[in-house]
Amino acid sequence: MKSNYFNNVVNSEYSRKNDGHIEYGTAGFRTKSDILEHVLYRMGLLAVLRSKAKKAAIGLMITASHNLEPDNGIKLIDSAGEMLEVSWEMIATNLANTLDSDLISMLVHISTKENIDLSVPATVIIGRDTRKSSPILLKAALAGIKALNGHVIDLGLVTTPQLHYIVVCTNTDGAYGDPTLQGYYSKLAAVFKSIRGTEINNGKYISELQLDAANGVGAIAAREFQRYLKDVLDIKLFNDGSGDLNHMCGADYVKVQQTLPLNIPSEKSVRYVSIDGDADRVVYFYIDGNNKFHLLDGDRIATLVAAYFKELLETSGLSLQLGLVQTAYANGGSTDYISNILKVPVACVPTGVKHLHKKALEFDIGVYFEANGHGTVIFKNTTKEAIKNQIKNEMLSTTQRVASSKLRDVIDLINETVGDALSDMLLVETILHAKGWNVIEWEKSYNDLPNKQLKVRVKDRNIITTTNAERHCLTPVCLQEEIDKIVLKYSRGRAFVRPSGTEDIVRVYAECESSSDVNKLAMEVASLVYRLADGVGPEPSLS
Ligand code: 16G
Ligand code: MG
Repeated sequence: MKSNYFNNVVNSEYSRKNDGHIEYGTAGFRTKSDILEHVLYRMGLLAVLRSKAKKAAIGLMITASHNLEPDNGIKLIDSAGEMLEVSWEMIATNLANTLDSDLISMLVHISTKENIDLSVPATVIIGRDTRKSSPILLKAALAGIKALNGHVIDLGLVTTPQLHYIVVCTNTDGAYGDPTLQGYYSKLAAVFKSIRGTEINNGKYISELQLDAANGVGAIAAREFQRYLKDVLDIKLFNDGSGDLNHMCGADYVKVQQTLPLNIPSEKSVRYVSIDGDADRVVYFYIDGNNKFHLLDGDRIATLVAAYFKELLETSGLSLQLGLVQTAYANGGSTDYISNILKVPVACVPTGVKHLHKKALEFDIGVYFEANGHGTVIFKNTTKEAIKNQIKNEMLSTTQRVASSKLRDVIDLINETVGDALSDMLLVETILHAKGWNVIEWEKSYNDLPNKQLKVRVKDRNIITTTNAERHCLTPVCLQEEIDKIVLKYSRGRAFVRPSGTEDIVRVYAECESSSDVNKLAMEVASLVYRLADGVGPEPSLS
């Protein structure tokens, strides 16, 4: 009897203490930490079932990424290191919201419907960020896992991408790397050093950067990298955990506010890097001689990386298909540059890492980045084989061989499982070093179109539905038609609206050629949404 198996799961310490509905969204459950304990307990139970279903280890990460300290969250990491399969998001939502009295029957239902063999052993690998609420939530998740006799590997404080990495290493018997934190640091550091060679500076590139770690768990990882890379890269660390998490610092703050984070000394033309609270997003920025702030976001990183791979592929003589995946938030300037100058195929998908990752798998080498700085590069197994075979080819010229070997090495610098701020940073540093570029040279490749994002509060954000990778609105009727009319008035104008997956708001994005017009365009579209989609509270404003 399946229900006997679940006899131990009812635990009054973790009963459902509030009636609010909670949803497994784009990046798991995320909300105020004090209403999450029973959700963590239940996700501990679910992680055991998922592990049995996949007959492999599953990851469970406790974090609310770039949200402020009072929030927390949880996401499950699937056995191949990717985000939880979409069909299980609904299962997670149902389990989190079920009444305590229905908990056993819900678990029986899930295991029957998913045809889970309950005799299969389960392993759950757990990580958490530095939030004060994380240890209490960890205890709840552990209780859930233990109630179903799951085996736990508790990694303690880790970045989200480190957990993804260790899940893959565990499930591939070490083929992807040693499934430990030390294995992670030493793999990335070793290849970074070997590609860099003895010349740590090159041309305009100086091996020194200032890193804003958002006062999050990334600061711990950055300190480890400081140690591993001390002779080759000088990482000056700010917002190192001594201040408030994500408070006026970190990648999300810098990207949205387009300004310097707190506590960073303002020096001209220095390479600054910001990562977010769980270190899966990264952006670069600098201040010019006139004190103007310049942002080099996910689009810039994507184009830098795609151009680098294109060059290496051409030089190596390998015929592999390189592609780039973006979302509607990608600046039109970057998309034009990729399509018209780099001539690399570019695809656009809906917001959310799982959509980008899935599309990138279609290319031999798939580069994907959201403008907010989340992204990575993924390689098909056949690509890795082709590169290895190319190196063995005796007919190669020295230039071709060097480029092929570089391709092989650089793959090891990349965390293919998910966007990894620190691995991405080491990749950017490697490319800038190879090109002999400082940030100013990097920024010269193309011009961003001025852009603006606004939030609109409406009665029900789900009344807005979209298609064509969120670039067109289907409902409310007439909204798209009206947006089109507004956009037409602006040279190189583009705007779209979509309901947020993480906040109860509608997001408006606008870009056009003129920086003096872009606020006007964004405001016109935001006011339209407010009018046609039942806006509530104060009318949209630029602040
Ligand atoms: C989450 C997503 C991120 C997306 C953002 C959009 C993951 C791991 N993270 O943070 O990819 O850009 O949500 O938020 O999927 P929004 O729906 O509120 O605009
Ligand atoms: Mg994050």
